Amino acid sequence: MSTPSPLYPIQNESRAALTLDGLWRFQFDPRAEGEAAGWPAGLPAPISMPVPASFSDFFTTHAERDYVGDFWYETGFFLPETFPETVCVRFGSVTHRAVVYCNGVEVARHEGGFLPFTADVTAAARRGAMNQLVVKVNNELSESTLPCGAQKEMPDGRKLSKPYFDFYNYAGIHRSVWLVGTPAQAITDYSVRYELDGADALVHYTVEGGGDRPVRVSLADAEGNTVAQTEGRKGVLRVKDAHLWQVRSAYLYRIVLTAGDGYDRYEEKIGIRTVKIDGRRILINGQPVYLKGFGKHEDADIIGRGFSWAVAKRDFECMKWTGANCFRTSHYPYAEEWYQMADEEGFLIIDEVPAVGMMRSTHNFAAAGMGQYTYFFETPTVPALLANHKQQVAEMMARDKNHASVIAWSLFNEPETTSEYARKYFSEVFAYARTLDPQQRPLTGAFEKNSAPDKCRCYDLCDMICLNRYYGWYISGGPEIDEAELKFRAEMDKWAAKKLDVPFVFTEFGTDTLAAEHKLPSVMWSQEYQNEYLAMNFKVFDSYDFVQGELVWNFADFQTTEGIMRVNGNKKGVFTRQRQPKDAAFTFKRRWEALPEGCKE
Ligand code: GCB
Repeated sequence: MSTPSPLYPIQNESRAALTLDGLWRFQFDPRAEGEAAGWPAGLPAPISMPVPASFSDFFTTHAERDYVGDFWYETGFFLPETFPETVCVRFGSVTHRAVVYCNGVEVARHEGGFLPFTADVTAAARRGAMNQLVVKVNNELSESTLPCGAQKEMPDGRKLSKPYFDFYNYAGIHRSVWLVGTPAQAITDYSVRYELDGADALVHYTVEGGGDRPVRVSLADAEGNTVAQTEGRKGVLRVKDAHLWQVRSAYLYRIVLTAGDGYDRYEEKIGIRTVKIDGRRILINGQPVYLKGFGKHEDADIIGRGFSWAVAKRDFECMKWTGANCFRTSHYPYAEEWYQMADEEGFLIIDEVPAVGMMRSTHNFAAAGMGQYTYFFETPTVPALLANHKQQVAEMMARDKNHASVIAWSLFNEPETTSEYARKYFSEVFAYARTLDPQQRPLTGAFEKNSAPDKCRCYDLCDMICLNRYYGWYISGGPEIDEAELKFRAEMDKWAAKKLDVPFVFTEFGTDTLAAEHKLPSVMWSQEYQNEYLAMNFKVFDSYDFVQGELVWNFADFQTTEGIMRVNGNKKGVFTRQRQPKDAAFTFKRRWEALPEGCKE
């Protein structure tokens, strides 16, 4: 077995990568009988299913769309004789857990629906022949899964998803599947860390894998000229007059790693830049930056949470049009292709682990907003949850560490943080996370309303403090907006009085707004109210110099579980789910284009 590698698949003279995306076979397994009935060797009565995509929104019945339990995918692949020695199937993500079989033999298991994993099929697959690939998937939630949730059993025995979070529990093979061929002792990973030295940059690197073969590392500029090269698994490249990767003005070099003489080669684009928190400022290449942008979701009509280059392209175009420079991958790590595009476009990413729903309420987001209170971290499931949380932080950082766009790690969204149990839990998560990133990027997490300045036990674990606040929506909305402003300022004054000397970023604020709803004077849910709410929020943000960023909730309307709080989904989008602007999009464009790129002095 080869070491699992977090590297994105590429093809060249030593490596092969064939996509297995397309129309797979699919079958629900409501009685969880597939294993015993021999489904690992082939599905008895499959229907067709596109990959990558969520299965839900293709269906026309409730039972199928909202299905909870085991479900199976199957496809075939031809393995050429000439394929490199080690053969793996790499899944970008399977939500929420998977068991993979090749020709009836189990080759991998993975927990967690938002990070890649590989199945080594070198032994199980036959060369020069067709091979069968079967994946058993399960989408159930519990208090030790990430994200957290539960299911309810209906009178007819059917299970219904009860997420503790505010997005539809989409499931399926959500990202591309690749057949990857590498040499047996391939390069399995690398990492880079940057230091600026006058006009030069030092690229500190490490390379893993390659057996005992000599390793060479070189760096080419965007025109393909080699600008630095050296040898060894660990070392430094000096780049003369380095062209830095800047916010919304990206410049990418190409790092080329080779093992032996033509034995293996891996290459990838990297951006040279530094990230540092200095007092209340966020510095990129030593220059302050004010974060402007969005909390997003991977969510679109028909494909659900499946990755689509087309949706990603449109989203980046819309974000660029507003003058944004940043987004948070709320509430889980996104497909790798998002980060590749952000690297190219000079966008900053707060990369979030799927630790959401750590509060015991199916309406935690609303309950929290209204000041209701639940504990979470005193329960017997916590050791399993903690182990899972650490595992997913490790997998996220291993996958995303070399992206220039990633400037911070968010280790949670809106957990309970006011008890000693929470303190103990998150101290462990943060201590572990601090050992993982070669670039030592800032660690943070998004705090909800109960994580108030006088109650929160966890904010000091963070290098920058991210607040999700809904004054004027969940608190004192509509005609009470003046009171909302007073309450908002009262909280901000308490934070100010703490003199924490760290940056604060609003990672959520927003109002549900129906694209067709207009009213003068405004009412909640109208486009007019969304703008009034934003104007009040901007006034408050601009009154506190430690506020160093604003990421509105949400970029676009998105699907949620049904309920009285949601009109076929969450409508807090600045864009509709079809990615067309609401009035607020123009408001942001005006504000963000006028704001300096740097921090507000
Ligand atoms: C929050 C959650 C987010 C919800 C949002 C809302 O605080 O972090 O997942 O969608 O509020 O709209 O209520």
